[in-house]
Amino acid sequence: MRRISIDPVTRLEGHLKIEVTVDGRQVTDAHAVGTLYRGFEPILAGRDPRDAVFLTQRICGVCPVSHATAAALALDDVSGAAVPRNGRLLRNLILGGNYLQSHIIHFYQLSLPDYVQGPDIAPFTPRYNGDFRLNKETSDRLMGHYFKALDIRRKCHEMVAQFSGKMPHQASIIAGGVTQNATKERIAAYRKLLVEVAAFINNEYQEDVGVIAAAYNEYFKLGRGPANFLVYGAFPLDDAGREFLFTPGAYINGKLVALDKEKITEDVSHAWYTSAGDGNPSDAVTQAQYDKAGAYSWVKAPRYDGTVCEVGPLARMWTSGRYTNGVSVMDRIVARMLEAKLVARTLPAWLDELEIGAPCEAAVEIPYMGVGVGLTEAPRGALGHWVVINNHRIERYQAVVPTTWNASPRDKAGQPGPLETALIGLPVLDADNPLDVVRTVHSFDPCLACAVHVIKPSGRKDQFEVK
Ligand code: NFE
Ligand code: MG
Repeated sequence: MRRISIDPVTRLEGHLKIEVTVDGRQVTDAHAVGTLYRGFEPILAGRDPRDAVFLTQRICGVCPVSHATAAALALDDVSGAAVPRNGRLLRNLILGGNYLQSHIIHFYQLSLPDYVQGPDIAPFTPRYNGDFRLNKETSDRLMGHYFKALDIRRKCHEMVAQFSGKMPHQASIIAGGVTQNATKERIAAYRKLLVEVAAFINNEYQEDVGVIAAAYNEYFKLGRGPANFLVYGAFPLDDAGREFLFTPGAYINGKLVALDKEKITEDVSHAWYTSAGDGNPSDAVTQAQYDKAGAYSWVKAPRYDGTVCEVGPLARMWTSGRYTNGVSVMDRIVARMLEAKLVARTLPAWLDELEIGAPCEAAVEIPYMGVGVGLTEAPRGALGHWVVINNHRIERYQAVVPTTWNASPRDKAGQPGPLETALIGLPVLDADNPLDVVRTVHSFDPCLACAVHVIKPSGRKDQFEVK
């Protein structure tokens, strides 16, 4: 029996420690530990609600558009704003461009080096030794695409910037719509960049996933996870918000069920928070409590009707019936690539639908008091923002984020989170080089910057310092 601690797991966003117990050649226990401090939910309290769109984007540099979207949707909800068609389309185009860069960074920069031995220089070293199976010619070709992907990602940012201002933090999505207008020039510039990005996705990205999937075929059987999925929905296709490109829904114990947002809860029994953090996010308050028996993570444990759910591209592709091949490390990688293709081929229709000169935003009056919920899909999965407004100010704010779902710790029933579940039972070929563990973790594309956005490390220092 041996305990392995990978701290931090590199090539993901933020700081995640993984602890596994290996007995013989199999993981028998696993803990995902969010070791990162942030400060977002408490610092939003007392602010003008409109600030949430801009402040919450700073939770993360890879999915800021999703946070802006969730915050704007929460404010649309509380104020009853009717976003005009151009506003909806521009939001889709801004979010869609950000999706493409996010899925590409996951495969090329974050995952590929788990399967392809890069050159013996940083950032490819230090690394675990392992079963790198591709021949030199294929490795070199895929590594060439690693570098090309950097350039393609810049082009994705340029697409988004046509309508949003300079990335990574978009400046035009607000409550009620989008402040940037659709012009012929901007539409043409976005379209031209998209042609190049889509060609990369449909050629290199698709082919390279195929190469990895063929060479590491057993990963279609590894890292299954809970096999329950949750999707809030994103990319509205009509102005009433009834139809979505990514359909909302949950897949629980083999059955597809309609999404009911009242069933979303967070559990902090094994996270460093007081019990005020338990329950539906519209009622919860985030208070740190580091000296807490049984707690081992700054990540809370979101549950849907008490059920552990995986979120992300595989969840979306699965619940929509677009991809139901299996639930595994490699299925997550394949689903993400297929989703990038789907988004890339859908974006041109939204460009076509834009009406030059038509309004892109509606006037919005934030109410004196109220509760708003903004549900969307970030590249990594279901993202929700809950805002409670009182006296025109934010009284409470809760963000429940994709990696909070996927990297969650145990809950009060003792159920491990999705990533922990995927690790338990995993074969480990070489405990000194736990590449199997790292590949499984990376398949979820974790972002701890998003997952742990809750602590303000000032004031009560004794409460916040990790000893
Ligand atoms: Ni920081 Fe994020 C996405 C959000 S994930 S990347 O996608 O919200 O936890
Ligand atoms: Mg939160």
